Amino acid sequence: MPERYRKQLVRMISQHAHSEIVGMLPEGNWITRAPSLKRKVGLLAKVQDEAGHGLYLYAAAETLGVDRQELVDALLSGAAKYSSIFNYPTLSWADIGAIGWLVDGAAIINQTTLAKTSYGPYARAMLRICGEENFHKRQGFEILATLSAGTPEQHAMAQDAVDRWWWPTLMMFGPPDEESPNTAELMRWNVKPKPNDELRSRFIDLAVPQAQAMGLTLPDPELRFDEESGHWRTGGIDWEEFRRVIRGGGPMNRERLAARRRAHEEGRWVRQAAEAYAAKRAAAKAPR
Ligand code: BYC
Repeated sequence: MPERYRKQLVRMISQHAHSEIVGMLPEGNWITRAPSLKRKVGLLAKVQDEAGHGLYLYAAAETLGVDRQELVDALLSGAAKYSSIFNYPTLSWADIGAIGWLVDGAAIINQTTLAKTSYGPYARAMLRICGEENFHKRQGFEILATLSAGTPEQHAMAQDAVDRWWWPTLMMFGPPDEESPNTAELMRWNVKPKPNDELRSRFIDLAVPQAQAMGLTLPDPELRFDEESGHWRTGGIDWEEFRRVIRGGGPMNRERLAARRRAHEEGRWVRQAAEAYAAKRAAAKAPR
């Protein structure tokens, strides 16, 4: 395996794993305040799924000869990136709907193509993750559709969430192709089967009619259907905001890293106990 291929895969898979784990925080914030038992159960299951996705992805990265602790340290020190989207706050219950519909919806588009990536352990993790993400997207859509069809206050809450999450979701697909330093190399090796802009456009084409079906508008006065290409076209994306967020200057970057560092510290005794138990079992099995 060429060293550069390995390095690129470690970068991409580990950042993906970090995104899943940090991505538990914005939604986890609403578990205690879900509006009904049914919603609470659904949200708990979703957040738990994201932890599982992080686990499959760290395990896939480990097949490339890296140590998981090394990867976690890179996240906690701020050296490794995770998806920009998780640096925005969840201000109302409708945000849980918007995350499921938009953020998981965007992730599915990206991950369905990654299921055909040239590195088997990553591709196989994607297959399983995509199945679960489909459930996430549907529960988000259903939350938003219910709110949108509810009282005027509930409708306004759904619209406000979509207004805040739409543009950051479009940024999830990464910078425009001409400003994406990794795309050409990753596509040559079929690590990344499709470029950023093509996936972003595919997502927009799916999201626009879904927003219309829910009676919600997308916060873009320049959004229009281009008859010639057969695709929806948006107004300009604020790439300055994207760069600021991935440099650590988003509204929630500090809180997200602080929460992960705290969880890591508070979980130290669990890791130690698990290691002690594993060592004890191994010793008991060893031939005397
Ligand atoms: N945020 O050359 P480019 C989920 C960085 S979680 C932050 O285009 P590449 C969920 C990029 O890393 C699913 N950074 O990069 C979980 C690079 O910097 P470095 C998350 C970004 O790799 C919980 C630089 O910008 N999905 O679904 O060719 C709850 C230049 O970019 C971002 C994945 O992780 C960004 N948005 O393409 C709910 C998918 N975009 O590393 C839901 C896996 C770019 O050189 N990853 N950067 O310092 C990928 O598909 C690709 O890595 C990307 C970027 C499309 C994200």
